[in-house]
Amino acid sequence: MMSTNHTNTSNALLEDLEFRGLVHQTTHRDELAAKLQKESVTLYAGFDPTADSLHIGHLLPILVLRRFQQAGHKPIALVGGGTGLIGDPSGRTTERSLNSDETVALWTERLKGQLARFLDFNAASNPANLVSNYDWIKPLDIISFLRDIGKNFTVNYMLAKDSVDSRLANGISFTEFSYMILQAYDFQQLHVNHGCSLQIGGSDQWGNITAGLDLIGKTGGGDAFGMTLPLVTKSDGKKFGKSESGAVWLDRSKTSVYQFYQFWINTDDADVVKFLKYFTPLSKEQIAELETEVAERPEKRAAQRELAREVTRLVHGDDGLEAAERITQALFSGDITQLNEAELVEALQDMPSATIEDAESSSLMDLLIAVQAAPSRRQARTDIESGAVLANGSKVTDANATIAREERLHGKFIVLRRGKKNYYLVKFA
Ligand code: 383
Repeated sequence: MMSTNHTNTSNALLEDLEFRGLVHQTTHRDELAAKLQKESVTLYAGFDPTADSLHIGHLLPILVLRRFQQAGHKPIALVGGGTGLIGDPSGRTTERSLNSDETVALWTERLKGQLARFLDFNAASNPANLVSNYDWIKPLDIISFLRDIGKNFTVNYMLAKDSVDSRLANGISFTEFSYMILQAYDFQQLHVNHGCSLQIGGSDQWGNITAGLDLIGKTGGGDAFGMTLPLVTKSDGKKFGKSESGAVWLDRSKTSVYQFYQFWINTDDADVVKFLKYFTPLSKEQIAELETEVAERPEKRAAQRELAREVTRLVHGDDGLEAAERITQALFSGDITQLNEAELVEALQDMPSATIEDAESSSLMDLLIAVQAAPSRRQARTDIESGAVLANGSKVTDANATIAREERLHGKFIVLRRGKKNYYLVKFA
């Protein structure tokens, strides 16, 4: 079934994906290339609502759907409103805990809203589509499920899948064991009802995707293909997609645009070219130029800046990118007074903070102690007198200084900085 990397049949999109290293496995590569060359293909990728937001681990398949649409094909983003109630065992070593119907329904809507931003629903000839498999899985009754769908799968076949085999030693519930049948049914339903003939997903999805192809074959469907994308790895061996504060979410209220931008800025030189290929729309030539920059002038971090700009723009739009750059600039220079209230809150989202009693004025030393910027009053005094402390963007060297209510930023905050980059936020009760 699998064939990889013969490049006899040409198709510009597939070749671009291959150049970018985005193709891990495909079924019938050359036939797929021929089909993509000849017609507008309907394809899909699925996302289960296992949290209230997508994260950057989901970004690759989203952007590949987008690349297919830009090349004239029709993408369907599927949210697993049904499968999210069951739990995919793929790539996991332990059983998932079930979430309530209400939670999964809420998260399904959140994910739909996020996915919609990446696709074009008004394209004249190839508009995108957004669906939830709750619509066809919920109405299934147990007898039809077992007779009409289940009969196409042997338990032997299911046990041989990685997602199940790897769990046999420690046990897997019948619930998660059944998951692949539901994902297979999705593909078959989209094939019949939407003419969908390609499913893409991460490499962890290969077993579920091929289960769908087998079901389509057994139920008399036409041509259908599967393609997986690589697992994103980092040269330092650490897991991609985690920052010190945890997952990097696409929801701006969970990961600020500033944190999002900084995540990409912090990419290692050894990974940045790979990530430019994966995550940005930049051309082969533009990427080659940046590759030269990394080799010749690594300290400039031009490639990291382009990566951060492009991905932040894709996920948060021009406004989000502008805010991220303004915050970066303000925290770097120390002049945080130029930020509006929302930007200030985002800039300091991850910095230490303290909420103190409202008063006509507050002593700078007390504030430094309150936010734990200094371990003692003595140290606080030394820090101030040596010129290491900024209050609301201005240096203060008088250890007896106070900050009046009128001086608070946006009427409510005092921002302290100690040294070059330690920021603290004071709020008032
Ligand atoms: C559900 C129903 C379908 C087709 C797919 C699904 C979801 C799938 C799954 N995917 C992961 C998820 O939802 O669990 N069973 O978190 C991730 N994906 C994508 C990609 C990835 C996969 O959403 O590799 C990373 O993001 O495939 O882990 O009919």
